Amino acid sequence: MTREEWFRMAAILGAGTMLPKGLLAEMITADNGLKASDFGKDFIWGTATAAYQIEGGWNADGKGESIWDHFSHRPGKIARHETADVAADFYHKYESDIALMKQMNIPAFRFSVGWSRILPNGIGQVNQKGIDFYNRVIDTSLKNGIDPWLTCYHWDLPQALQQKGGWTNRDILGWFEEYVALCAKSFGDRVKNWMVFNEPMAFTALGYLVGSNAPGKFGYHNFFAAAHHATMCHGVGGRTLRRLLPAAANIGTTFSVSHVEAFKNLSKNEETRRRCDALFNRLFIEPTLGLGYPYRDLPALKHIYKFILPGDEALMPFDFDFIGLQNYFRVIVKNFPLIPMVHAINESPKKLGHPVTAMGWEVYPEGIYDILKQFSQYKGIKNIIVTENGTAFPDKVENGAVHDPQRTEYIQSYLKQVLRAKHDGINVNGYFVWSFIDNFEWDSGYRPRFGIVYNDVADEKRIIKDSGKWFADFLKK
Ligand code: GCO
Repeated sequence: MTREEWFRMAAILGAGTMLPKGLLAEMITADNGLKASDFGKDFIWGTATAAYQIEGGWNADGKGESIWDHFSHRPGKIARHETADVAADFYHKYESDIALMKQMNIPAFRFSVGWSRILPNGIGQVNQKGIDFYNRVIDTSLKNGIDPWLTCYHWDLPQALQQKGGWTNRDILGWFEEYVALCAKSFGDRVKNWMVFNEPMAFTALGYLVGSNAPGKFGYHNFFAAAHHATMCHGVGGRTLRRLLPAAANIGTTFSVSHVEAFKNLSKNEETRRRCDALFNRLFIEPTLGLGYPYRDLPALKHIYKFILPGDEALMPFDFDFIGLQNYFRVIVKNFPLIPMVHAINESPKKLGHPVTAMGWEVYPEGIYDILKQFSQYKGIKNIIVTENGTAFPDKVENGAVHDPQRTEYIQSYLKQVLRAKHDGINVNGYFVWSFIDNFEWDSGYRPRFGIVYNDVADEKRIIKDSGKWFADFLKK
């Protein structure tokens, strides 16, 4: 076993070995042969965040209520009744946080705009103090030599619009156009890299099908209405940005994606695999590529017909400059007729004896290669950026440091698979770690820590974790 292999094994077993975590962490951050320069000089490196998860200032300076403010204030919706009223207080700490990104050699910063911070009621009256905040974030990033990557919508719809039906109301096409146009006009002179959505599958399914996320709606009607209107807003958002931004703007959108495998590759699970792949990976990308909805492999899509108006098919496609893929784990499915729509259940990675993270998600680095390869087969995709990848493990502060060898090992192992994909000719040209800082993990609250920078909401003090130190060093090589 080579020295490096031994380190790897020791890191994965980290918790179980006799080695003090500090020494173990040191070993992991030792040179593992991976360098940023291996990916080419034009490869984009960054860290990703989202407005609701890091900002706080939930009602500061004229900001309107979002569906997540409303949802998290309802009893029983969020673990330990936590809210993101303060979160990581990025609203007040943006300057020192961006200075920390510079100290960590981070070249790009992905953040999202809180729709209700700049349009408190979703449409109409603009909140100039909200616009001013994002201008400060953008200007501070540029001053520190950091490229701002702006996500227009990362799930925090204004509550005022939800009261009119939110994503189930087709009027959202006009509301979204007004919002995206305001973003383009306000920030387009300095922000070159844009994303229309963060993970339409997540916010429509979790928010309108199962109800575990804001606004807590459920059922086929709500989901398919929201899904179709989100698909239409891919086109609306893309065209609005293209119309209002300088020609050099880089316009994309992002999707949550996971390699889907049939349990034991049994033929009886193959149809289930196709249905799950259609729902989790194809439902939103294919209409934007002009391929329409994947009806053949997901018969439940017949419920979406009633929301499609004449002419919609021609308005769904948009020629994005890049597609952001956000991958964390593999999905292994087996046929289970009682589950609606997909007739499938996930095979638990823990039950299979596979390593898992604090979220119970499987650590399976090959999965990011597999999903990159799958998406590389869409001829309409011009460029792929991994706009999110990262992991949550329980972190603790020991003598002012956070030794998190498992997170470093996770990032290194996934990066190796991204590099493998690149070497195989797959057009992947960027990677953003989720996340810059520990933040509010939606209905799970603050316990899952995804940051490469530690934050304790009690004192809002930042500590660069060992994984953040490794990443900073990696980016210099
Ligand atoms: C998502 C979101 C992030 C999450 C991250 C970890 O993909 O769900 O973009 O907001 O916090 O992915 O779950």
